[in-house]
Amino acid sequence: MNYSRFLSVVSAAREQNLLRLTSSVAQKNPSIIMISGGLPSPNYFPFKTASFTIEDGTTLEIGEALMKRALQYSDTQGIPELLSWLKDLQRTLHNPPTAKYSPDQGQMEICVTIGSQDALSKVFDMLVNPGDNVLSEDPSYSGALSALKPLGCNIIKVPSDKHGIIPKALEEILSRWRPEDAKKLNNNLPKFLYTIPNGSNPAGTSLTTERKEKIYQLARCYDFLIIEDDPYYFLQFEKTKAPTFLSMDVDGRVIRCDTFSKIISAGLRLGFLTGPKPLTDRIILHMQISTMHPSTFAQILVLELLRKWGKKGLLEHTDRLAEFYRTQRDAMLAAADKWLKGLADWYVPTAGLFLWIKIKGISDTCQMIMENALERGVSLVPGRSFSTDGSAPSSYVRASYSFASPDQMDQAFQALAEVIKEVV
Ligand code: 09M
Repeated sequence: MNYSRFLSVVSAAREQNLLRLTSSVAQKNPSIIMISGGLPSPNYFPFKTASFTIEDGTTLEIGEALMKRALQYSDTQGIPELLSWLKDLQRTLHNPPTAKYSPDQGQMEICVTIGSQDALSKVFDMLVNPGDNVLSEDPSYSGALSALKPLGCNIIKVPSDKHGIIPKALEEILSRWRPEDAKKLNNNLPKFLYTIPNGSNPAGTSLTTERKEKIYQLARCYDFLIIEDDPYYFLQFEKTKAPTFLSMDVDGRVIRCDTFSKIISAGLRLGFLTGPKPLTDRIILHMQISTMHPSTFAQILVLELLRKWGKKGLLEHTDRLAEFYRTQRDAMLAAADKWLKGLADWYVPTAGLFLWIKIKGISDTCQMIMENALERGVSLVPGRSFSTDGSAPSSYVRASYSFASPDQMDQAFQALAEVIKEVV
């Protein structure tokens, strides 16, 4: 693949930061006398040791030496042990064809990110020039759209239904261009497709394997990248997980964003990006001069937990979580059936945390949600937040079953039903 054609002017201009490079080389080799890096002396960091109790009652101990490391600057890409753990995990879960490629061919590479939000904003910065065409499923995650919009690109909405993006609709959109133009420079073909393949935020839908395969074929034909934002991968309610775009990626055109937010901790702010090395390297250059690296402390803590669990323990944990959220989903569906029947429509979410509700007889839910529902003590998100055009009216609202108890869901939908009846 010709990766340079995808880079934004800003990303193409990024250079290696020598300061970070020299410190990183010296930190890895204790026999080197390091007078290069402005590393603070860890002997004077006030935290000395820590002990963390985990859910099974056992503890994770961080002794003095590890604590010194946890509180120090570290490699931009992520601490090496966590990186190799995550590479192994990705190989096991997705078996990406790119794992065996040479670096230039688009070899699978990983970097640790400050959650997926950080990854997405850096990916967009790497790819988007003002005026570029990009594709996004519609509706889509407002955090991604808010990162994209100010970059001045033309976001082309790809319609979706209860199984996510409709490949036929995508094909129809792409027919504006000619596949043979993909080889030309400055061809103005869409650079990428942004998608949330499992438990989409906000629609709760998941792409079928067949649809993913069709979409990947279209990506090959029109030469666009696929940004697979998959925070709800582990929260699929079916026992067998659907194959990912990464697992199909024979060309090295998939950038996959994973996050620990929904499975270990949102506040530690850790995620990881998997993509072809030539592109991952550009993200790392950006990190060198923005965040420098994700918190070393957070990485050490998660690494210690992952080592204790092993892959098997991680998957047992995420299976328990998926089971919990499935029960929560069922509780919300029961409340919706009880109070919203006749007033609204919804699909049954197959993964993730969200129920996407279409209110009947209302062209825009914004005022109803921001005023009437809040006055009754219920907070939901108006549908227009998830549109590429934030001012476009939407008859949808997003409800999350992640946090509330079944009783609270019941009360919330009772109140919502009253509000709808008042407004319609
Ligand atoms: N609501 C998310 N989604 C959200 C949300 C959130 C505070 C986050 C998709 O934690 P990260 O950075 O790994 O997650 C970012 C992210 C990326 N992609 C599809 C997501 O759903 C997180 C945080 C308050 C409200 C929030 O509502 O949907």
